[in-house]
Amino acid sequence: MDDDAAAGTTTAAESIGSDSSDGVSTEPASTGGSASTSSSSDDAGSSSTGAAAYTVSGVVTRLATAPIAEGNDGIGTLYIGAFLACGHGEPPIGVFALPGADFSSEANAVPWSIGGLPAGTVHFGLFLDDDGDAVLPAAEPDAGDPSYADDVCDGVLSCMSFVIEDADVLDAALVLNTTHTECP
Ligand SMILES: [Ca+2]
Ligand SMILES: [Ca+2]
Repeated sequence: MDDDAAAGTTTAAESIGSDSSDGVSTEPASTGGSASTSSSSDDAGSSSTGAAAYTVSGVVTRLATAPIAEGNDGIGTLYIGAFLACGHGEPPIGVFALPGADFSSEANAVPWSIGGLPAGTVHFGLFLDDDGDAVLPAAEPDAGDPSYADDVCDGVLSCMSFVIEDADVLDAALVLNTTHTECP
């Protein structure tokens, strides 16, 4: 997320859309399925939270408030990042990336899952890279990408949060509620 934070506050070229509220850092090899492969790594960011043993899963839908941008089709790579604190510069403790995620219809519900999470409150940021130009490892939404955001131009990361209480969370519904525009 270091690169993510820099992209959100630095060059004018990158600030178009990328100073928006829900960038997601991912590992290049993370695609689809259960994102639990990193749980064995020694992550200082989660060392104080005890055993990371839980999975949060559910579906993602696109709301009418996040229309498909002109020239796009609502299909692209879905990026979800899990964070202990919601904010640019926070390292993700889990990631989910699903190429070919189909949000062309608001009726579509796309399953997602992130494993290896600690008990407590976990925050999730997400967006759909509809135009296919997000750059790993710090994928960022830009103009035309549906995302979860309070305000795509305020430079503040928006998250949906769930509390893990000694059990997996299996009904975690996430939404894409805003489509990014070019910020002034
Ligand atoms: Ca994009
Ligand atoms: Ca697309």
